[in-house]
Amino acid sequence: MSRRALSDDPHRTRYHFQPPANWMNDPNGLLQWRGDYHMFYQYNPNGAFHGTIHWGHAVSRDLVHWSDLPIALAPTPGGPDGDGCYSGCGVDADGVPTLVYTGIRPEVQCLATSDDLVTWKKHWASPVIGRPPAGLDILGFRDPFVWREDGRWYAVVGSGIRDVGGTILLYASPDLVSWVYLGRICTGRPEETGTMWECPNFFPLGDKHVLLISPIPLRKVLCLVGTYSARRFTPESISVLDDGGCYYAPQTLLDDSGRRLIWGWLQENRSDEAQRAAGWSGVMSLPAVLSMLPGGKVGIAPAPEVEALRADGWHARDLELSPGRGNPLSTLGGGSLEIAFDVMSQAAVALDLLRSPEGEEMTRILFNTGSGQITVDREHSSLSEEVARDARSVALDLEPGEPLRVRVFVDGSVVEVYANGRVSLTSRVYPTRPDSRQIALTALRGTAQVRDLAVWSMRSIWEG
Ligand code: DQQ
Repeated sequence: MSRRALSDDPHRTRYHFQPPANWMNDPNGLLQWRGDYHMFYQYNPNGAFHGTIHWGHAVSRDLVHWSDLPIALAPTPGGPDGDGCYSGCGVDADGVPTLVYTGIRPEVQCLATSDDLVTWKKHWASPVIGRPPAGLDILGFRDPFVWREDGRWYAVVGSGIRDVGGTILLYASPDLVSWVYLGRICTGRPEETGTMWECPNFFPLGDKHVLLISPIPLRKVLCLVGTYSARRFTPESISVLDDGGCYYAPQTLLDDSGRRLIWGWLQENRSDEAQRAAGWSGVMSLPAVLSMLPGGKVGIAPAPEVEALRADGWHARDLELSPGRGNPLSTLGGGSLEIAFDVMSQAAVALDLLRSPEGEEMTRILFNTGSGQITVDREHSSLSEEVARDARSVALDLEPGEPLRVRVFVDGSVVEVYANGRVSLTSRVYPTRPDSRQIALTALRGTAQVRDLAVWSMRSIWEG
């Protein structure tokens, strides 16, 4: 399918991955194979709504420019995935690219392999895990995440136990085909972490283990950091990963250079009708890198490869902003930008994006260097009635004297904010006016010392 058909839609993205049309949700099957990054994704070829779930597929040499490949997995009528190929992961099984995923109704775990990474064959033994563990009254059994350890395969499967809470089931296998259930590595309390945990990712990072879950009904991503020993994961801290209102069901990839990369599904924040009318739904976040910070918190920052997308740039080294004293960005604007700056002093600074000349529409990002609070204010982001306009915030504990180091990415209907290599906040906004393209940086309170202010227009990831 051509990407040209929807290219006039200003809410589509230029440098965030999305399929040519139709519905997309979770990233799946992330693999690096002979250098190339393969990304699969939950995809409905029949429209911009969740249903008839296939796996879409794309490949990238450099992590940022992508080429579409044919659909990798389609439901096999009468097969274990006849009602949908739900989420899962990709592994290198001794030289054989292999996808491990969930078939639905009932939920079972399936395998598919490939010789060329383009055409995928369902494994004759699927489902390889045909039922949940006996004796558990389970709410959901899906989204296998697989790794190899000491010559053995391990899988965690997302689940929940009725009246108990969300849980993670652990399995082991010598060959990805025959699996034994080893028990639950971690179980939460429903009032704290929901009733069912979707899309687990479980991996070592620094000297800790991290469990990422997407819990129902919370619809946000929780990041649990703790220790893993004797097949039990003991969380020591829990936080929300990207609370911008759209980030969900992320998947990670340990790439050849040893980085833990992550992509999240950026859900639409507008009505189902608006999505169907647009003919598409769902965007992938930028590729980001996770790190273990001192103190056992997980940090997130854009992958350095994203900088290759910067085109024309505008720079200012040192600026002092005070309330009512102009906008240094008044000659700039656009719908595909990166904006970066450091704020040195205690102040409240506003970055307005996608702003119409009289301000009828604008998305305001507030940076409070005193409290470390960053807020995306969407109240005036759109004149449409069909979109979310709640404010989304994240707080950053700044060390004394530490500047707030900000990178903001605007791309059609996506606004992604990163700060200090520690936090991200991604939101969806839908300006309606063609002239909602201005940007402004102003001080609301205090005098702000702004350093290394830069604005780049960003190249398309489909040109390369
Ligand atoms: N999406 C998939 C499921 C997963 C959910 C279905 C999370 O496998 O649990 O499209 O968005």
